[in-house]
Amino acid sequence: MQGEEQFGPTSRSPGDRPRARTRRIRERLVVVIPALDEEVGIARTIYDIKRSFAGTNFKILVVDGGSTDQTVSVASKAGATVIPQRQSGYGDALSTGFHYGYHYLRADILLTLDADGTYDAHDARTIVDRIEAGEVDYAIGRRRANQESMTLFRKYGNILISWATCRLLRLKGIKDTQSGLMAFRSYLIRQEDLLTTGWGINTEMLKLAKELGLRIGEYDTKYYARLGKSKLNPVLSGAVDIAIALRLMRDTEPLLMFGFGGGMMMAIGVGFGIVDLFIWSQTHLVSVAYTVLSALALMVGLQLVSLGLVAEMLKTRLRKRRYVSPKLFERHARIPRHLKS
Ligand SMILES: Nc1nc2c(ncn2[C@@H]2O[C@H](COP(=O)(O)OP(=O)(O)O)[C@@H](O)[C@H]2O)c(=O)[nH]1
Ligand SMILES: [Mg+2]
Repeated sequence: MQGEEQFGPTSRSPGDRPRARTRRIRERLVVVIPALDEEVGIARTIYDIKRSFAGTNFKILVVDGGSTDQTVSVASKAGATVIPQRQSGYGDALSTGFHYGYHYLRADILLTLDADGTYDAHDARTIVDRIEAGEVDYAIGRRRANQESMTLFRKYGNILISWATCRLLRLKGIKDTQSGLMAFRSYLIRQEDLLTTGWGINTEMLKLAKELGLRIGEYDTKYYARLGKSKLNPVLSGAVDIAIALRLMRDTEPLLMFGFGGGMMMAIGVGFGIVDLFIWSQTHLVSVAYTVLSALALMVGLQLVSLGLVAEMLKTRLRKRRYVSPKLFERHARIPRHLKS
Protein backbone atom coordinates (compact mmCIF):
# COMPACT_ATOMS: atom_id res chain seq x y z
CA MET A 1 0.00 0.00 0.00
CA GLN A 2 1.32 3.42 -0.85
CA GLY A 3 2.33 5.59 2.02
CA GLU A 4 3.05 2.67 4.26
CA GLU A 5 6.50 2.78 5.77
CA GLN A 6 8.97 -0.02 6.17
CA PHE A 7 11.13 -0.11 9.26
CA GLY A 8 14.44 -1.88 9.37
CA PRO A 9 16.30 -3.03 6.27
CA THR A 10 14.11 -3.20 3.20
CA SER A 11 14.52 -6.00 0.69
CA ARG A 12 15.02 -4.12 -2.52
CA SER A 13 16.19 -5.83 -5.70
CA PRO A 14 19.10 -4.16 -7.56
CA GLY A 15 16.93 -2.84 -10.38
CA ASP A 16 14.46 -1.05 -8.14
CA ARG A 17 14.28 2.71 -8.32
CA PRO A 18 14.75 4.52 -4.97
CA ARG A 19 11.44 4.98 -3.20
CA ALA A 20 10.00 8.46 -3.40
CA ARG A 21 9.32 8.64 0.32
CA THR A 22 12.05 8.24 2.84
CA ARG A 23 11.63 6.56 6.18
CA ARG A 24 9.30 8.51 8.38
CA ILE A 25 10.73 10.22 11.44
CA ARG A 26 8.51 8.86 14.11
CA GLU A 27 6.77 11.10 16.54
CA ARG A 28 8.19 11.51 19.98
CA LEU A 29 6.64 9.24 22.56
CA VAL A 30 6.93 9.59 26.31
CA VAL A 31 5.93 6.54 28.34
CA VAL A 32 4.72 7.59 31.77
CA ILE A 33 4.90 4.84 34.39
CA PRO A 34 3.47 5.68 37.82
CA ALA A 35 5.18 3.64 40.50
CA LEU A 36 4.75 3.25 44.21
CA ASP A 37 6.80 0.46 45.78
CA GLU A 38 7.07 -1.57 42.59
CA GLU A 39 10.60 -2.97 42.85
CA VAL A 40 9.28 -6.37 41.83
CA GLY A 41 7.69 -5.39 38.52
CA ILE A 42 9.27 -2.13 37.39
CA ALA A 43 12.38 -3.52 35.66
CA ARG A 44 10.38 -6.06 33.69
CA THR A 45 7.88 -3.36 32.66
CA ILE A 46 10.68 -1.07 31.45
CA TYR A 47 12.54 -3.80 29.54
CA ASP A 48 9.35 -4.97 27.84
CA ILE A 49 8.57 -1.43 26.72
CA LYS A 50 12.13 -0.96 25.47
CA ARG A 51 11.88 -4.12 23.43
CA SER A 52 8.50 -3.27 21.94
CA PHE A 53 9.40 0.27 20.99
CA ALA A 54 12.96 -0.45 19.84
CA GLY A 55 13.97 1.75 16.93
CA THR A 56 11.36 4.42 17.65
CA ASN A 57 11.66 7.83 19.23
CA PHE A 58 10.66 7.25 22.84
CA LYS A 59 11.58 8.03 26.42
CA ILE A 60 10.53 6.25 29.59
CA LEU A 61 9.53 8.39 32.53
CA VAL A 62 8.87 6.77 35.89
CA VAL A 63 6.92 8.96 38.31
CA ASP A 64 7.73 7.89 41.81
CA GLY A 65 5.21 8.28 44.60
CA GLY A 66 7.80 8.23 47.40
CA SER A 67 8.60 4.53 47.24
CA THR A 68 10.33 3.14 50.30
CA ASP A 69 11.72 0.09 48.49
CA GLN A 70 14.27 -0.12 45.64
CA THR A 71 11.87 1.13 42.92
CA VAL A 72 13.82 4.30 42.12
CA SER A 73 17.25 2.69 41.81
CA VAL A 74 15.90 -0.31 39.88
CA ALA A 75 14.07 1.98 37.44
CA SER A 76 17.12 4.20 36.93
CA LYS A 77 19.36 1.20 36.35
CA ALA A 78 16.89 -0.12 33.81
CA GLY A 79 17.32 3.12 31.88
CA ALA A 80 14.27 5.19 32.83
CA THR A 81 14.21 8.84 33.85
CA VAL A 82 12.77 8.98 37.35
CA ILE A 83 10.99 12.05 38.70
CA PRO A 84 9.08 12.54 41.96
CA GLN A 85 5.41 13.35 41.75
CA ARG A 86 4.13 16.78 42.81
CA GLN A 87 1.66 15.74 45.47
CA SER A 88 0.28 12.27 46.13
CA GLY A 89 -2.04 9.72 44.55
CA TYR A 90 -2.24 7.89 41.23
CA GLY A 91 -3.94 10.80 39.43
CA ASP A 92 -1.32 13.25 40.58
CA ALA A 93 1.45 10.88 39.45
CA LEU A 94 -0.04 10.71 35.95
CA SER A 95 -0.68 14.42 35.85
CA THR A 96 2.93 15.13 36.91
CA GLY A 97 4.26 12.74 34.27
CA PHE A 98 2.05 14.04 31.48
CA HIS A 99 2.95 17.66 32.13
CA TYR A 100 6.63 16.86 32.40
CA GLY A 101 6.46 14.76 29.25
CA TYR A 102 4.73 17.48 27.31
CA HIS A 103 6.53 20.58 28.54
CA TYR A 104 10.05 19.29 29.16
CA LEU A 105 10.39 16.26 26.93
CA ARG A 106 8.26 17.68 24.10
CA ALA A 107 6.18 14.58 23.69
CA ASP A 108 3.85 14.30 20.70
CA ILE A 109 2.19 11.25 22.14
CA LEU A 110 1.89 10.20 25.77
CA LEU A 111 1.44 6.62 26.85
CA THR A 112 0.85 5.30 30.33
CA LEU A 113 0.79 1.87 31.90
CA ASP A 114 1.24 0.32 35.34
CA ALA A 115 4.63 -0.61 36.74
CA ASP A 116 3.43 -4.07 37.73
CA GLY A 117 3.67 -6.12 34.52
CA THR A 118 -0.11 -6.38 34.08
CA TYR A 119 -0.18 -4.80 30.63
CA ASP A 120 1.32 -6.21 27.48
CA ALA A 121 4.02 -4.03 25.93
CA HIS A 122 3.15 -5.21 22.41
CA ASP A 123 -0.43 -4.13 22.93
CA ALA A 124 0.90 -0.79 24.17
CA ARG A 125 2.79 -0.46 20.90
CA THR A 126 -0.35 -1.31 18.98
CA ILE A 127 -2.38 1.49 20.51
CA VAL A 128 0.41 4.02 19.94
CA ASP A 129 0.63 2.87 16.32
CA ARG A 130 -3.11 3.46 15.90
CA ILE A 131 -2.61 7.04 17.03
CA GLU A 132 0.41 7.58 14.81
CA ALA A 133 -1.50 6.17 11.87
CA GLY A 134 -4.11 8.87 12.45
CA GLU A 135 -6.89 6.43 13.26
CA VAL A 136 -7.63 7.90 16.68
CA ASP A 137 -6.31 10.63 18.99
CA TYR A 138 -6.99 8.85 22.26
CA ALA A 139 -6.64 5.10 22.62
CA ILE A 140 -7.55 2.87 25.53
CA GLY A 141 -6.37 -0.70 26.07
CA ARG A 142 -9.52 -2.62 26.88
CA ARG A 143 -8.56 -5.28 29.39
CA ARG A 144 -9.30 -8.80 28.41
CA ALA A 145 -8.61 -10.45 31.72
CA ASN A 146 -8.37 -14.08 32.61
CA GLN A 147 -9.80 -15.21 35.92
CA GLU A 148 -6.52 -15.26 37.84
CA SER A 149 -5.42 -11.75 36.96
CA MET A 150 -8.62 -9.99 38.05
CA THR A 151 -10.99 -10.98 40.82
CA LEU A 152 -14.62 -11.36 39.82
CA PHE A 153 -15.50 -8.49 42.13
CA ARG A 154 -13.13 -6.19 40.28
CA LYS A 155 -14.12 -7.51 36.88
CA TYR A 156 -17.84 -6.90 37.34
CA GLY A 157 -17.24 -3.75 39.36
CA ASN A 158 -15.25 -2.43 36.44
CA ILE A 159 -17.98 -3.28 33.95
CA LEU A 160 -20.50 -1.45 36.12
CA ILE A 161 -18.30 1.61 36.67
CA SER A 162 -17.48 1.83 32.96
CA TRP A 163 -21.13 1.57 32.04
CA ALA A 164 -22.17 4.23 34.58
CA THR A 165 -19.34 6.55 33.56
CA CYS A 166 -20.25 6.31 29.89
CA ARG A 167 -23.91 6.96 30.64
CA LEU A 168 -23.13 9.95 32.83
CA LEU A 169 -20.64 11.45 30.41
CA ARG A 170 -22.52 10.44 27.27
CA LEU A 171 -19.66 8.44 25.85
CA LYS A 172 -20.43 5.75 23.37
CA GLY A 173 -18.68 2.48 22.67
CA ILE A 174 -16.21 2.54 25.58
CA LYS A 175 -16.18 -0.56 27.71
CA ASP A 176 -13.17 -0.08 29.97
CA THR A 177 -12.93 3.50 31.17
CA GLN A 178 -10.62 2.60 34.05
CA SER A 179 -7.85 0.86 32.15
CA GLY A 180 -4.32 1.80 33.19
CA LEU A 181 -3.15 1.41 29.59
CA MET A 182 -3.92 4.43 27.45
CA ALA A 183 -2.23 6.72 24.97
CA PHE A 184 -3.18 10.06 23.52
CA ARG A 185 -1.98 13.08 21.59
CA SER A 186 -0.17 15.22 24.12
CA TYR A 187 -1.92 18.52 23.39
CA LEU A 188 -4.83 17.12 25.37
CA ILE A 189 -3.12 18.27 28.53
CA ARG A 190 -1.83 21.54 27.07
CA GLN A 191 -4.15 23.93 28.81
CA GLU A 192 -5.86 21.72 31.25
CA ASP A 193 -4.49 21.24 34.69
CA LEU A 194 -6.08 17.99 35.67
CA LEU A 195 -8.06 18.46 38.83
CA THR A 196 -8.03 14.94 40.13
CA THR A 197 -5.18 13.67 42.20
CA GLY A 198 -6.67 10.24 42.86
CA TRP A 199 -8.12 7.39 40.87
CA GLY A 200 -10.70 9.41 38.92
CA ILE A 201 -8.13 10.75 36.49
CA ASN A 202 -9.05 8.32 33.70
CA THR A 203 -12.64 9.55 33.80
CA GLU A 204 -11.57 13.16 33.80
CA MET A 205 -9.25 12.73 30.85
CA LEU A 206 -11.81 10.83 28.88
CA LYS A 207 -14.32 13.58 29.41
CA LEU A 208 -11.81 16.20 28.37
CA ALA A 209 -10.93 14.23 25.25
CA LYS A 210 -14.59 14.00 24.34
CA GLU A 211 -15.13 17.70 24.92
CA LEU A 212 -12.24 18.56 22.65
CA GLY A 213 -13.68 16.37 19.93
CA LEU A 214 -10.83 13.87 19.94
CA ARG A 215 -11.46 10.56 18.28
CA ILE A 216 -11.47 7.96 21.03
CA GLY A 217 -10.80 4.30 20.32
CA GLU A 218 -10.59 1.18 22.40
CA TYR A 219 -8.42 -1.83 21.56
CA ASP A 220 -8.29 -5.20 23.24
CA THR A 221 -5.27 -5.86 25.39
CA LYS A 222 -4.12 -8.82 27.42
CA TYR A 223 -4.14 -8.39 31.17
CA TYR A 224 -1.73 -10.45 33.24
CA ALA A 225 -1.56 -11.22 36.93
CA ARG A 226 0.15 -8.47 38.83
CA LEU A 227 3.74 -8.57 40.11
CA GLY A 228 3.91 -7.17 43.64
CA LYS A 229 1.10 -5.81 45.80
CA SER A 230 -1.86 -3.76 44.53
CA LYS A 231 -2.26 -0.18 45.75
CA LEU A 232 -5.90 -0.01 44.84
CA ASN A 233 -8.91 -0.27 47.07
CA PRO A 234 -11.54 -1.30 44.49
CA VAL A 235 -14.58 -0.13 46.49
CA LEU A 236 -13.07 3.25 47.28
CA SER A 237 -11.75 3.79 43.76
CA GLY A 238 -15.14 2.82 42.27
CA ALA A 239 -16.91 5.35 44.49
CA VAL A 240 -14.34 8.00 43.56
CA ASP A 241 -14.82 7.28 39.85
CA ILE A 242 -18.56 7.76 40.10
CA ALA A 243 -18.13 10.90 42.20
CA ILE A 244 -15.75 12.33 39.60
CA ALA A 245 -18.18 11.50 36.80
CA LEU A 246 -20.96 13.26 38.72
CA ARG A 247 -18.76 16.27 39.35
CA LEU A 248 -17.86 16.49 35.69
CA MET A 249 -21.50 16.18 34.80
CA ARG A 250 -22.30 19.02 37.19
CA ASP A 251 -19.77 21.18 35.33
CA THR A 252 -20.68 20.15 31.82
CA GLU A 253 -24.33 19.11 31.88
CA PRO A 254 -25.75 21.06 34.82
CA LEU A 255 -29.21 21.47 33.38
CA LEU A 256 -29.53 17.77 32.79
CA MET A 257 -28.27 16.89 36.25
CA PHE A 258 -30.13 19.48 38.32
CA GLY A 259 -33.09 19.50 35.97
CA PHE A 260 -33.49 15.76 36.36
CA GLY A 261 -33.18 15.92 40.17
CA GLY A 262 -35.51 18.93 40.33
CA GLY A 263 -38.02 17.30 38.00
CA MET A 264 -38.08 14.18 40.19
CA MET A 265 -38.66 16.24 43.33
CA MET A 266 -41.45 18.19 41.66
CA ALA A 267 -43.08 14.95 40.51
CA ILE A 268 -42.94 13.70 44.11
CA GLY A 269 -44.49 17.00 45.28
CA VAL A 270 -47.30 16.65 42.76
CA GLY A 271 -47.80 13.04 43.91
CA PHE A 272 -48.21 14.09 47.55
CA GLY A 273 -50.56 16.88 46.41
CA ILE A 274 -52.75 14.36 44.57
CA VAL A 275 -52.90 12.11 47.64
CA ASP A 276 -53.82 15.17 49.69
CA LEU A 277 -56.61 16.08 47.26
CA PHE A 278 -57.88 12.52 47.32
CA ILE A 279 -58.05 12.54 51.12
CA TRP A 280 -59.83 15.89 51.01
CA SER A 281 -62.38 14.62 48.47
CA GLN A 282 -63.18 11.65 50.70
CA THR A 283 -63.12 13.24 54.14
CA HIS A 284 -63.25 17.00 53.58
CA LEU A 285 -60.17 17.16 55.79
CA VAL A 286 -56.71 18.28 54.68
CA SER A 287 -53.76 16.12 55.73
CA VAL A 288 -51.17 18.48 57.20
CA ALA A 289 -48.36 15.96 56.64
CA TYR A 290 -49.10 15.52 52.92
CA THR A 291 -49.58 19.25 52.40
CA VAL A 292 -46.25 20.07 54.02
CA LEU A 293 -44.43 17.27 52.18
CA SER A 294 -45.94 18.32 48.86
CA ALA A 295 -45.03 21.98 49.33
CA LEU A 296 -41.52 21.08 50.46
CA ALA A 297 -40.85 18.77 47.53
CA LEU A 298 -42.21 21.31 45.04
CA MET A 299 -40.05 24.06 46.51
CA VAL A 300 -36.88 22.00 46.51
CA GLY A 301 -37.63 20.78 42.98
CA LEU A 302 -38.14 24.32 41.73
CA GLN A 303 -34.92 25.45 43.35
CA LEU A 304 -32.96 22.64 41.73
CA VAL A 305 -34.36 23.45 38.30
CA SER A 306 -33.51 27.13 38.79
CA LEU A 307 -30.01 26.18 39.87
CA GLY A 308 -29.68 24.07 36.73
CA LEU A 309 -30.73 26.99 34.55
CA VAL A 310 -28.27 29.40 36.18
CA ALA A 311 -25.46 26.84 36.03
CA GLU A 312 -26.21 26.16 32.37
CA MET A 313 -25.92 29.86 31.63
CA LEU A 314 -22.60 30.08 33.49
CA LYS A 315 -21.34 27.06 31.62
CA THR A 316 -22.14 28.59 28.27
CA ARG A 317 -20.42 31.82 29.19
CA LEU A 318 -17.30 30.15 30.59
CA ARG A 319 -17.06 27.40 28.03
CA LYS A 320 -14.51 28.93 25.67
CA ARG A 321 -11.85 28.99 28.36
CA ARG A 322 -11.63 25.22 28.48
CA TYR A 323 -10.75 24.69 24.86
CA VAL A 324 -7.38 24.59 23.18
CA SER A 325 -7.10 27.02 20.29
CA PRO A 326 -8.96 25.76 17.23
CA LYS A 327 -5.89 26.38 15.09
CA LEU A 328 -3.71 24.16 17.20
CA PHE A 329 -6.41 21.60 17.34
CA GLU A 330 -6.83 21.61 13.56
CA ARG A 331 -3.13 21.20 13.10
CA HIS A 332 -2.91 18.13 15.27
CA ALA A 333 -6.19 16.40 15.28
CA ARG A 334 -8.32 16.94 12.26
CA ILE A 335 -5.95 16.45 9.39
CA PRO A 336 -4.84 12.85 8.96
CA ARG A 337 -1.08 12.46 9.02
CA HIS A 338 -0.74 11.13 5.54
CA LEU A 339 -2.36 14.29 4.15
CA LYS A 340 0.02 16.59 5.97
CA SER A 341 3.05 17.63 3.97
N1 LIG B 1 3.57 7.55 41.82
C1 LIG B 1 2.50 6.86 42.29
N2 LIG B 1 2.14 5.72 41.73
C2 LIG B 1 1.06 5.07 42.22
C3 LIG B 1 0.30 5.57 43.31
N3 LIG B 1 -0.71 4.69 43.55
C4 LIG B 1 -0.57 3.71 42.65
N4 LIG B 1 0.50 3.93 41.86
C5 LIG B 1 0.98 3.13 40.74
O1 LIG B 1 -0.05 3.15 39.78
C6 LIG B 1 -0.15 1.90 39.14
C7 LIG B 1 -1.55 1.35 39.33
O2 LIG B 1 -1.74 0.92 40.66
P1 LIG B 1 -2.13 -0.57 41.00
O3 LIG B 1 -1.87 -0.85 42.43
O4 LIG B 1 -1.46 -1.48 40.02
O5 LIG B 1 -3.68 -0.53 40.74
P2 LIG B 1 -4.49 -1.63 39.94
O6 LIG B 1 -3.77 -1.89 38.65
O7 LIG B 1 -5.82 -1.04 39.73
O8 LIG B 1 -4.45 -2.82 40.84
C8 LIG B 1 0.95 1.03 39.72
O9 LIG B 1 2.07 1.08 38.87
C9 LIG B 1 1.22 1.68 41.06
O10 LIG B 1 2.55 1.50 41.50
C10 LIG B 1 0.73 6.80 43.90
O11 LIG B 1 0.14 7.32 44.83
N5 LIG B 1 1.82 7.42 43.34
MG1 LIG C 1 -1.98 -2.48 38.22
